[in-house]
Amino acid sequence: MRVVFVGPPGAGKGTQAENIVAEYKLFHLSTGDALRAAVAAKSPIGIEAEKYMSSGALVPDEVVVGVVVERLDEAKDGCLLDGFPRTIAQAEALDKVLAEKNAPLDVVLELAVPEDELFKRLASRGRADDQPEVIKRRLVAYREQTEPLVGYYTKAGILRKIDGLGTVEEIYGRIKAVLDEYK
Ligand code: B4P
Repeated sequence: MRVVFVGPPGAGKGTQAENIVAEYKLFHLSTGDALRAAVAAKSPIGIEAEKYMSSGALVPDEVVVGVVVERLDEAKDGCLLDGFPRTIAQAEALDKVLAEKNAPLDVVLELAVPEDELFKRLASRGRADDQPEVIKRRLVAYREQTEPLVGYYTKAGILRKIDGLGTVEEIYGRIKAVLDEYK
C-alpha cells in the first residue's frame, strides 16, 4: 500500500502517521522530519533548508525531491509519505519515479482542519517554526502551493478527505476505515 498524507501545517499528519505505520507496517517518510534531521546535522542540505523552514516557506522542490528519491528504495513493502508532495511539481516528480518502479500511489489522505484550530495546536506545540508570524506564512504557503494537490489527486481519482477534528483516536478510526479498503 502506497499512501500520501496531505494537510495544512499542524493538521496532525505526524501524529497520525505513527499509528498508521505501526499498524500497516509501512515505511514512513516524513520530509519535515528528514529536513529537521538535516538541519540538526548541519549538512549542506540542512543549511540550505533551514533558511526556508525558519521563515515558514517551503524548501525548494529540487532539494526535497532529492531527499525523497534517495530513500524511496527503502519502501519495498509500501510507504506512507507524510508531508510530501507539497507542490504540483513534487507530485509530478513523484508520479514519474513511481511509474518507473511500476508502483503507483493507492490513496491520498487529505487531513482537513480549520485554521483557528491549527493556530491553537501549533501555538501549544511551540517548535521553532511555530511562532504566530511563521505559522501565518506556513498557512499561506499551504493555500497557495499545496492545496492545488487536492484537485490534482481528485482528478486522479485517489483523494480521500478525512475530518481532522476530534481526538487523536477518533481521527485514527476514520483513517483506518479508509485504509482498510486498500489492504
Ligand atoms: P512538517 O514537519 O510536515 O510539519 P507540520 O505540517 O507542521 O505538522 P503535522 O501536520 O505533521 O502536525 P503534527 O502531527 O506535528 O513541516 C515542517 C516544515 O518543513 C514546512 O513548513 C516546510 O518548510 C518543510 N517541508 C516539509 N516537507 C516539505 C516538502 N515536501 N516541500 C517543501 N518543504 C517541506 O501536529 C501538530 C500539533 O497538533 C502537535 O502538537 C500535536 O500534538 C497536536 N495534535 C495533533 N492531533 C491533534 C488532535 N486531534 N487534537 C488536538 N491536538 C492535536
